[in-house]
Amino acid sequence: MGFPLLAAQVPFFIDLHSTNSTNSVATDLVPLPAYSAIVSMNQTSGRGRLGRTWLAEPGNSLALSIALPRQQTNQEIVPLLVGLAALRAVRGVGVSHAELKWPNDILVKGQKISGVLCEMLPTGTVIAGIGLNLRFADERPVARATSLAEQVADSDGLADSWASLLLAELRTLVASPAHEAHRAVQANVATINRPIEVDDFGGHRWAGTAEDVDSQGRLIVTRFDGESVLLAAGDVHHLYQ
Ligand code: BT5
Repeated sequence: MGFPLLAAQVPFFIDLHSTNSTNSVATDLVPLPAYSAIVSMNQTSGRGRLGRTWLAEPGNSLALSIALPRQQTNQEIVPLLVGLAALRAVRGVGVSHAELKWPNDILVKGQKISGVLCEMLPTGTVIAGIGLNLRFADERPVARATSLAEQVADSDGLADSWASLLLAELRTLVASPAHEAHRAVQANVATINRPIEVDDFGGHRWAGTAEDVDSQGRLIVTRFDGESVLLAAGDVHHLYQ
């Protein structure tokens, strides 16, 4: 399987037969032209956020890393824009009921199909890494996971279609005026107006209602005890999925 659609729209492209992490490879290659893309269908040590792991079976999962342009207006909400681009691409290949959970998980009926890890390098370059489950040969990597093949008819070109849609959406979102990018995020984060449970950085778990996402990408939550909280990082779980 190749990636002709993706390769045609980026300035620099590598398809690695096998790698520990496409984000690590991209980091080592910086400086890279903006929107350079590194992909692999066999990523052996995928990284998640907060030191967690992204699990992938050889041949059944796509790892994509994109070097983002350094000078752009939407720096603070870039991870959300990457999630939104991944969401639109998942919908674009036919999974119309996919949702974006703050900050950037793509879920289908509460099961994760795609995850995003954005890493800011000391030079200011941001490497956006996106993992997509294409199919599961055997067991699910985690209980609440799903794959494209469980949602739409599997086909050879699916990963390339998804990646090229994502790239096009991401370029548009990153280049759009800040208020438009923010509005697009607000309109698409399914966490807004939902009761949620939060695992915050302090190691605490509490519950509340997600009210909105502010212009810096923070989740505005009203705790069930009435306190208003601005969440810059952490994990949320949608209650009553
Ligand atoms: C993420 O972290 O979801 C970010 C995943 C980013 C992976 C891409 S692949 C290309 C690039 N190169 C890398 O090395 N990484 C990026 P987080 O939100 O922390 O979620 C991680 C959690 O998701 C794990 O602790 C598991 O619970 C769950 N998980 C792991 N693998 C999964 C999978 N294949 N499908 C669904 N859930 C998974």
